[in-house]
Formats: sequence, C-alpha cells, structure tokens
Amino acid sequence: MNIAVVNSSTVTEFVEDLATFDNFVNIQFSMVDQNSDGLLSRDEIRGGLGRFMPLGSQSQPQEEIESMLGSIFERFDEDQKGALDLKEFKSLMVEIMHALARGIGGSPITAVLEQDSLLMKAVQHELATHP
Ligand SMILES: [Ca+2]
Repeated sequence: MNIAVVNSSTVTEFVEDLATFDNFVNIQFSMVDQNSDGLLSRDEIRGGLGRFMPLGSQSQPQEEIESMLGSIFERFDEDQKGALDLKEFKSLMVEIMHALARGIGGSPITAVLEQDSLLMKAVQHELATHP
C-alpha cells in the first residue's frame, strides 16, 4: 500500500504527456486483450474492469457493471462492431482519467494507492517529471 498526495493535475499531466500515456494505453490494451486479436470484446472489457476502472469491480453489483459496459460500448464502439479497437479504447481511457481528475479536484488530497492502479501510474509519472 502506498500513500501519496495528489490533485487533479497529477492525473491531467499524465494524460497530456502523449508519449507516456500512449505507451501506458498500449500496455493496458494488450493486458485486457486476452486472445490478442487486437480488439477488446465485451467479455474482455468486463474482465479488465478491475484493472482500469477507478472503482473496484468486486464491490459493484452485477447489473451495475453490465449497465456500465452497455454505456461504454454505446459511446466508444464507434463502428459498432461489438468490440473496442486501440483507438476507441484510448478514448475510453482518456475519459476515465478525466473523470478521475474531476473526482479528485484541484486541491491536494491524500490518497491510498493500490499497486498498478491508474492513480498510482499518474503519481509515478508526477514523481518522475517533478522530482
Ligand atoms: Ca480480443
């Protein structure tokens, strides 16, 4: 467990560092893409939710998860093929990171960070760029 002081710019600076964020999205994509076909199916996104969603998936009721998946595909599956490609997945990740930044707000807060969480990645990025 790690504890860090963060604010919304911790997250937005991470998203705006294009090379780093692209690399991060590529890694997340390949971890979620279980069958390595270059597309994220609904099942793969469901399996990956715990990894890239700011809210823990275990504590959420199944109906809420399915309804969230429904909205994700409605909004981000632009060509409606029932799977997200890398570009669509990146839009989703940008949206999630901005939601995370809004949730944190501009004033510094103390956060408990789980290893490999999105916020942890943003904090590591901040430490690397503002030592
Ligand atoms: Ca796949």
